[in-house]
Amino acid sequence: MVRDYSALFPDAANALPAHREPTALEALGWGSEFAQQVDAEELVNTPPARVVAVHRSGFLVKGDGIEETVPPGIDATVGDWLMLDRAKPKESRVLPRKSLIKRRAPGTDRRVQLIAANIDTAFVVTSCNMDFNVARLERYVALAFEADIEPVIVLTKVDLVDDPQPWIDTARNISGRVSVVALDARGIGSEKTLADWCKPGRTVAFLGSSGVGKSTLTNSLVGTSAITTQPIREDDAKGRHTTTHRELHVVPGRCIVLDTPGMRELQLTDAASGIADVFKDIEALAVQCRFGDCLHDTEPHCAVQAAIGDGSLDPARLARWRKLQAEDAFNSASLAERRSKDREFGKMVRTALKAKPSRKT
Ligand SMILES: Nc1nc2c(ncn2[C@@H]2O[C@H](COP(=O)(O)OP(=O)(O)OP(=O)(O)O)[C@@H](O)[C@H]2O)c(=O)[nH]1
Ligand SMILES: [Mg+2]
Ligand SMILES: [Zn+2]
Repeated sequence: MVRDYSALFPDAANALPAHREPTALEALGWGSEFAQQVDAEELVNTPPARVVAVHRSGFLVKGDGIEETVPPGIDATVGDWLMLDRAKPKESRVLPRKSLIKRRAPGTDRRVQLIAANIDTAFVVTSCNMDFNVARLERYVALAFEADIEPVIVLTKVDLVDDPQPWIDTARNISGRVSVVALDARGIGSEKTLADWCKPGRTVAFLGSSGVGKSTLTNSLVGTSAITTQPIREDDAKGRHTTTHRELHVVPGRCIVLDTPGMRELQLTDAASGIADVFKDIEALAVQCRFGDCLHDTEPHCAVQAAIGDGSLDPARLARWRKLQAEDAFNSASLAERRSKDREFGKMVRTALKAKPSRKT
């Protein structure tokens, strides 16, 4: 059988020619950045398939005429592209990612948890109510910067407040590099407001606490009301953790949407450059301090303290920067320690195995 592979090698990333419908793979987000990593032989033997959901039973993958579950055991996450080895699914190759969102796993486990791969835009969602929290937004934005993803802050539930402007202004102050939009997630206008980032073939993700409207927005973008949403609690405006797993929603001709469960806790790890990107204002001041190792505390000629003194820097923002940096340093160090312990353990096992007299068969 002669197959036409030309559609697997589009000219430009995510730029579909107007004259044709997207191929099945393009509808899933396939583009030249992935195509150029594989040769024709690999394509024939192991067709590409994207991880659209991760379940306990394995990875649900979709491709051109493919929809199946790959058993767990691959170091992949939702959004990843696998070159699907049908004979030995666990040996499927994970294509190098264009972006990767990760955090420190919640609880006492010090592992890294992969949240999503190959996301183009991260919509950091919060609402104009008690959920709104600057420190949390800074965390999410740092997470996106670290992952090389453009973050957009989305303020929902504007219909419930008289004037959303104070919320918008506070969100804008987080970083000059982040767009801020405010909307009623249930309205038809919400899709228009997000249209710039939601081109066909692009992959967008909704991140944020429970109850802020992530699934409501996902429904708007994919044009259904099929994804379950649930009213928040009246007393404290907290959500009910309605969405319980991460899933990519794919509708040909639209963007690909990752809906996620509300995160209870977002701990950063290996995110120093993402944090520095969010707090560029403080980083820029810090290089002007007289002492290279200035702690911006009581040192003379400290540009950071001077900025606090003249009112141009909010001391609360400095405190949040310090807290995030400390947390990231702690988590990164404990992960490094864990990794080296894992390595040592592996070495020990290998040495022990080698020392074992080989069994005669
Ligand atoms: N008035 C108003 N209600 C909204 C808006 N956005 C979401 N809601 C409502 O808020 C509730 C929670 O919305 P969901 O979309 O389920 O929230 P979620 O972020 O997906 O929550 P989890 O799945 O628990 O993480 C639902 O009752 C929505 O109808 C909005 O902009 N305005
Ligand atoms: Mg939800
Ligand atoms: Zn200083």
